[in-house]
This record gives sequence, C-alpha cells and structure tokens, in this order.
Amino acid sequence: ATQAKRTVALIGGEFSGGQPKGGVERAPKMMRQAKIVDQVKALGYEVNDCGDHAFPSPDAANSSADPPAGIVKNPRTVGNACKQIYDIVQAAVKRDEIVYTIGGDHSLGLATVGGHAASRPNLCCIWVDAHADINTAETTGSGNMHGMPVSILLGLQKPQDIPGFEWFNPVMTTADIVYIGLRDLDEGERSIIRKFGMKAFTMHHVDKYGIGQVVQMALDHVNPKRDRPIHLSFDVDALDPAIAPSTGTTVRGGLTFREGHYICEAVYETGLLRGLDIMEVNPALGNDKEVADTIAIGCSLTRCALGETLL
Ligand code: HAR
Ligand code: MN
Ligand code: MN
Ligand code: MN
Repeated sequence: ATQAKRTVALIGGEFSGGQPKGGVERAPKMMRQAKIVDQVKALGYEVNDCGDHAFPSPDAANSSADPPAGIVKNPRTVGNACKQIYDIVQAAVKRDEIVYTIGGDHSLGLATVGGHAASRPNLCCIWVDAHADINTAETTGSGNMHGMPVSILLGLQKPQDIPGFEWFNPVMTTADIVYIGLRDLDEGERSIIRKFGMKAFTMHHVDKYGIGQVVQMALDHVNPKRDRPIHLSFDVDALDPAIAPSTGTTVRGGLTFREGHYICEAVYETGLLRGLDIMEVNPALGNDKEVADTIAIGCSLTRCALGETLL
C-alpha cells in the first residue's frame, strides 16, 4: 500500500557520553557517507536535514565539571546532549515531520522519544534492544546512562534527582512502551518490568511465537486500535552480533537479519510510524567488513521502516 509521504527530519546525534566506548559518535557521518540521505529521498520522502550535532567529549566532561552523581557517569554531559536533541526533535514533530535520529549511544533515546512525546501526547514506543535500558540511579551496576533512558522517560527515575535532567518532564507511562529483542537484563531491571507489568518480548518469545506474531502482539498491547503514532527506537545490538558486530555491547542470540527488518516493515505497514532511531552503531569496533556491514544494516533498517521493501 502506497502511503502519503511525509517529510523526514534527519537528526545526527554525535554523542558517546552515555557509555565508555568512543566511536559511536561517528555513526551519523558514516551513515551519510553510505548515502542514507539519498536512500531516504529515493523512497519518495523529502528530507529536512537538521544536521549532525556534536557534544563535548565525555573525557573532557569527566573532569571536575561533571562529576558522577553517585555511580551515574557524565550526568550533566548526557543531560545537556539530551536537552539539545529533545528541542530539535520537538520542533520537527511540531512541523509534523517524521523524526529520524541516527545515534550516538542510546542515552539519546530519552531525547528522541521524550521530545517526540512532548508534542504528541498519544505517542507509543517500540523499543528494540538486547537490553531494557531501564536502570535507575539505584539499580545501575555500570553507571552508564545508555542503560537508563527508559526509566527517566517514564519517570521511574525522577529526572530532578539526576544533575542535568531537571528540565525533563515525563509524559509517557509504562503502558506506552513495548520491548522486542531483550536478552540481557539486570536483576533490578527485571524487577521494574515485573512490578509495573510492562510488556516485553524477549528472544525467548521470538523463538516461541515467531517475529510476525511478536510484532502483532506488541502492537496489540501499545496500539490496540492502530490509531496511535509510533516511535521505533532501534538499538542495533538487538540484532545478532553475527550480522551487526560493530556495536558496544554485543549479546549473542539476537534477531536475525530478516527478523530485524521485519519489525521495521511491519511498523511501516501500520502507516503510523512518526519517529525512528537507529542507535549504537560504533564504527570504531570491528574490522572494515564488520563496520561496513553494521552501517549497511543501519541504512537498510531505515529504508524498511520507510517502506522500501513492501509492495
Ligand atoms: N544493563 C547494562 C547497564 O545498565 C547494560 C546496558 C547496555 N546498554 C546498551 N543499550 N547497550 O541498550 O549498564
Ligand atoms: Mn539500548
Ligand atoms: Mn542495547
Ligand atoms: Mn548498546
């Protein structure tokens, strides 16, 4: 089914401060070199290129300017990057554009989904990831904020209690988000998901039901009448490391190439996709072929979410 093509607002988030591995901030430029802009245009969209946004390196920020809050690392640096991306996303949503963000690490998910939801109160989110990214300042073992955006997004972690996040106002609830691809959860994350009865499709469910059923059940949960706009936040570590090796926290047993692309296609098919994130591609990790493969998959997931592969 051909759909009326909206404008895609492309936002590059050149940010690595939510985790310790450098290089993830280079993904937006690499995706551009791989011709992502032309690829999106070739699908019939107008692209409003909002540019790539760089932020102070965590090294510089790890000094006295941004001391850890408890165990949480680079809080002000992450909060500042999130605020800037949040504002850009929110402006694009007000123009009724599809917000498409290339990360950067997944701490920016707070900014993309949060900035989107701020202007679209009925938004729901599909978070595709090996990880739940729902640690709070209490439960995190690593202190890396890319493992925390969902808890702040939903207000399970009070933004006011993390320096740099005072500006954030949670508007989504635990019922507005669904996970697909989980397979590496911390104990504290497991308790949070259980406590709030959150819907999460782990790799076990993908094996048991198949990806087609899983996506349908995920949509039935957050979008039973298929009338809510959807934000798809895709962490490439949801994919199996055999097909997407260049990412910071690989976990074996992930989504196959087709399963990952199927999710994007099925969301496109709803006609409700209004936000897309491709996160955690790290061109500094792996050999040339691994990097090229991972960049290419970031591009092909994007194209599928924008309708390339459907008749
Ligand atoms: N749960 C672990 C932590 O909090 C690992 C998080 C890894 N996160 C990502 N994003 N790669 O999905 O540190
Ligand atoms: Mn993630
Ligand atoms: Mn992850
Ligand atoms: Mn990751």
